[in-house]
Amino acid sequence: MPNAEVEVLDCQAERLDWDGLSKAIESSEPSFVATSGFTANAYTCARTAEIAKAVDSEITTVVGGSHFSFTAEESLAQFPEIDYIVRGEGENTLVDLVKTLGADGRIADVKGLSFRANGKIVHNEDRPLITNLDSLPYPAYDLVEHNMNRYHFSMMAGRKAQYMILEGSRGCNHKCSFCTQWRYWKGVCRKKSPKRIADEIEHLNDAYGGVFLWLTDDNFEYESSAKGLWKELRNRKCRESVMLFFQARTDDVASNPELVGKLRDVGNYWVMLGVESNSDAKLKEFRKNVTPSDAYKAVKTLNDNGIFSHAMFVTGTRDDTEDSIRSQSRFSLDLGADLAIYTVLTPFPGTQYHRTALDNGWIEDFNYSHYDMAHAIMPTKTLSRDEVQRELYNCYKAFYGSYTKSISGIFSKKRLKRTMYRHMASQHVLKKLRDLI
Ligand code: B12
Ligand code: SF4
Repeated sequence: MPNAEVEVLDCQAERLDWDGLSKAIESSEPSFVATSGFTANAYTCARTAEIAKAVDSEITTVVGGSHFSFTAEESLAQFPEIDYIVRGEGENTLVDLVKTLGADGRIADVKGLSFRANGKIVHNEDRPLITNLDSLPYPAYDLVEHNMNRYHFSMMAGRKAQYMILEGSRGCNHKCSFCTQWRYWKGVCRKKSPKRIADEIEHLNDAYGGVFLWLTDDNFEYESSAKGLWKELRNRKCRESVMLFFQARTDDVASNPELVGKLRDVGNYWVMLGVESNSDAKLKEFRKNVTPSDAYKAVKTLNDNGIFSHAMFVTGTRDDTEDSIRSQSRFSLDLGADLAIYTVLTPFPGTQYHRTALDNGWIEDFNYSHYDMAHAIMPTKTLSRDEVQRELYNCYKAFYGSYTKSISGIFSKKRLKRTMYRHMASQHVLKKLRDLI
């Protein structure tokens, strides 16, 4: 909609509190206020809509994203301040909604929309997915240009490296039981072409000085994507200044060491691996289709190529005990990754786990603001939620609490590793985690 006036308000970057948000909405006099959030931000989104309505009840409020898409019925019933929920892919549905309302058209014809009508909650039929992601315009980074100097990932790349995110694909071909993403994108993975991704990387670097670039792809597939991207980037100047971050599977990295090396040459400095567990039984329960030996090979491949290796773990499954979590903790130390992040199994709405946990009455905490993978939401068969929380802290303490590890991290040859360990030391990260117990 070339004639639509759009303003992006980033309250976190602009340090606006609720009152500041209210004043900003008042001064912009918008017709629509649209917001997005993860499960942990659900109430924040609802409060934003509430504030918009308090400023002017004529403002139309819209929310979107995976949480609201999976909880459309519940959210519309719970939050009268939300007028519309855009389910799934947002670009075309939002435009369709705005055009339809502007033309007094039939809301019932807007695919992918949920709303209230005559006291009932209505869910229009799903909107088909966009077939070619290259057809999308570049994200409107210019709308947040005034905030660019506030976007850093201090913990990872320091305050001097401009941090930006870009999207190379949507969805994943795997079907892990704890993951929202594959279901949200209907079990298919759509990719932008390597040329388009390289063009966006170049654009972010040239136009905005983007350095630390996080690809939002839930599963960057080296096997199918690395060669094309490498070919596109190898002759571009931006490859010398960018630091690319990918999320990947251990089996994919383990079986493609050459491609990993190639991408390192064009700026891939950081890879987050979904290791999840040392237990075959748990990996099976997660439907992850990887083995602990894939994790060893993947971490070694990254380390051999001088790429910062970041391993993710899940704790707190139903069968987890103090012993099994401690054994996982030892495995994580043995793996040799530069960074380990331990998460608590969280029953996000939309996951297979959510259904199972609800059916079995396992969920004790229904406060969505705690659904951030750091708070224990469910007990296990043998551990209370407090005990799961304590074991999570112990995992961190074992990994980062070691004086030798911290010192070797602070003086590591890998620049990203040095930055991260210095940041952790300065921010008292362990103490913050301890406060969660
Ligand atoms: C980048 C990222 C981050 C960055 C955020 C950087 C930033 N400020 O933008 C960082 C690292 C900070 C981060 C932190 C966290 N993250 Co995160 N993150 C992502 C990631 C990889 C990409 C997000 C993204 O930009 N996607 C690209 C956009 C285009 O896709 P999209 O958001 O889905 O939007 C599309 C549609 O959903 C829809 N849509 C979405 N919102 C709206 C709104 C409206 C009005 C409309 C019309 C449409 C619409 O339209 C869009 C285009 O089609 C996602 C996974 C993923 N691939 O999405 C996880 C993800 C969102 N993160 C997740 C989590 C859990 C977290 C943390 C809680 C982790 C933690 N413990 O710290 C924190 C929360 C931070 C916070 N308090 O807000 C989970 C959320 C699960 C859930 N249901 O809640 C995800 C899905 C990862 C996962 N696999 O589980 N994250
Ligand atoms: S956890 Fe990773 S591999 Fe599994 S479905 Fe989600 S994105 Fe795909």
